[in-house]
Amino acid sequence: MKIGIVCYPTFGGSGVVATELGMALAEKGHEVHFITYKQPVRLDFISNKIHFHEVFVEEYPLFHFQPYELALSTKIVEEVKKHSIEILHVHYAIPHAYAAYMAKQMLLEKGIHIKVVTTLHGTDITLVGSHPNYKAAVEFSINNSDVVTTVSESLKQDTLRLFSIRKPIHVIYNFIDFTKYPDIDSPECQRNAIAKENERIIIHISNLRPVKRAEDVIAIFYKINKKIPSKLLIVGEGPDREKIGHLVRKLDIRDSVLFLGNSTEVNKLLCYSDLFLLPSETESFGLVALEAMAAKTPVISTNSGGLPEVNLQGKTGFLSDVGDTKDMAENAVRILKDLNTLKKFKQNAFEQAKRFSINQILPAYLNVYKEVLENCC
Ligand code: GMT
Repeated sequence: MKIGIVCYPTFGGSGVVATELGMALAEKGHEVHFITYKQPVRLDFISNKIHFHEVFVEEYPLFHFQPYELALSTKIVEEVKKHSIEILHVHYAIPHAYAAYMAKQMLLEKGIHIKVVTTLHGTDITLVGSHPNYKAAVEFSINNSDVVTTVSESLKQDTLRLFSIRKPIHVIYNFIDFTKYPDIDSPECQRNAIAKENERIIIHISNLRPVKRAEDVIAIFYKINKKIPSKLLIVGEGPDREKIGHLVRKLDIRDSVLFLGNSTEVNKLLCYSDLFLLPSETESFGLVALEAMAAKTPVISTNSGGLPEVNLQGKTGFLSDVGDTKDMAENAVRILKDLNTLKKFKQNAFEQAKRFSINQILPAYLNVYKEVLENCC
């Protein structure tokens, strides 16, 4: 099949899922065309099966906001015609489902039928999409997709609660490619470069936006560090970076906290780690928690959104109410306090992550593509 993938090329979860899906489809022999404004950060090779088409937005002084969705829908039309793309799989409704709808109508005028699969990822529904300034357009573009998927059951319920959706919603979970994770016993995993033998390594990875509650990460670490000597790795960049830097200085824990910025080697950093903190306000799925578990790193998270579908209470980690940093710190100590307990949680996390292996999940997307092509036109 010839599949166009529209996504954000950045470090966020939806772009990561879209890129990993595209690379896996190409490995199965499908022709994949990424259409976005920059080469996706996780796209580690271009081949005769994987193509990248840059969406370029011409600036014009009259425009206060550059019309990205106009440029995107035009680029989609151009590449669908040039490469006879059959399916357009867009990740994150805003503005991708809307641009896909416009492209579909423009192609229809030329007698070209394209099928649109929209995968909802979370904030396009729970935070931004349901805002009154966007809701009507988001609802319209979801209802005019040929197939709609969500990355968790929780997000499906949120979508049905917040929007009037006329189409069936398929739940297809996010996935992990285990071939990209070094074993924690491998020579690549040099934890002593980061921490002393008696120290535990705790990690948080996100784009440091308010929804991630990064200040709670610092508060939880501060409480843990008082009982168990530890190092905290903060991976990612975003609006709350400065705020948490101030908090680290105020709590006088600068020697224990390493800010590592954005990294394309998250899986290597995770192999050092003993615990992953994710105290988000909401997470439709929490892909980064799954990545941690695939690297045998147990998770301390909130119980919001789809996280309980990934992180199993008392098995792969613990879940607490949003903002309850005391409970999250106490649970963290329960996991870190002795090596046998830690080892059990690490193994449980790894076993749970296997349920989301790409080999389990990819067939679900392929079935969606085949069904939508069979119901053509
Ligand atoms: O979480 C982010 O900031 C990035 C965001 C995105 O849309 O790229 O992630 C969302 O999609 C991920 C992949 O499906 C999910 O794992 C995240 O839970 C979801 N983020 C939220 O719902 C806040």
